[in-house]
Amino acid sequence: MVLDIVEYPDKRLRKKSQEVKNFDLDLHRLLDDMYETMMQESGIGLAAIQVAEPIRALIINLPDEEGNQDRENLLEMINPVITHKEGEVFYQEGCLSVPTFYEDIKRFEKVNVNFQDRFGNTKTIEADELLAIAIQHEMDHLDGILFIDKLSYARRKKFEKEYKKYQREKKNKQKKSA
Ligand code: QAP
Ligand code: CO
Repeated sequence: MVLDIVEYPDKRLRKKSQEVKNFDLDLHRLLDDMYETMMQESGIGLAAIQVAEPIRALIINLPDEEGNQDRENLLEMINPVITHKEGEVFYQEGCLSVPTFYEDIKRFEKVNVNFQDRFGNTKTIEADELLAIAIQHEMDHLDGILFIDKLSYARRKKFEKEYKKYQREKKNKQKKSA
């Protein structure tokens, strides 16, 4: 089932997500619905809080070299913890909860992460390049942090202005279809 995505400035995005303790059918259903929702909206990463579930779960599905987004490459991370971080990189990030806005954000170049899979099995991953960036972006959501929080004052102003335009246009569209 495709779920609604919570969009900025909705306060729910600021909630700290809680540890997952039950690796049950409800969790599996949520992860499956998150995947459907992410594909529908052409995303590469999604945290549970973005579909209004404040639990420490996220999914990432990066395109391969040919640009195909294969479900076999789907990464599901429950209760992730960064155990090592190094280097720095800039990447132009976007977010399904902040549609149409993209800006360069500084991240660690490499991260090691401990997490659990949907069955509660403990895993560890060494990530770099786009995967490292995606993990940091999605893990920020678990603590109520958005990529726009990392902008300088001037760029944040530019964002607020551009985003108002997006919100205005969205409202107009809704009026027309009503
Ligand atoms: C997070 O972002 C991310 O504005 C995932 O109109 C960001 O899937 C991971 C999207 C940067 C790695 C690097 C954004 C779709 C999707 C939009 C997304 C939009 C439609 C963003
Ligand atoms: Co996001």
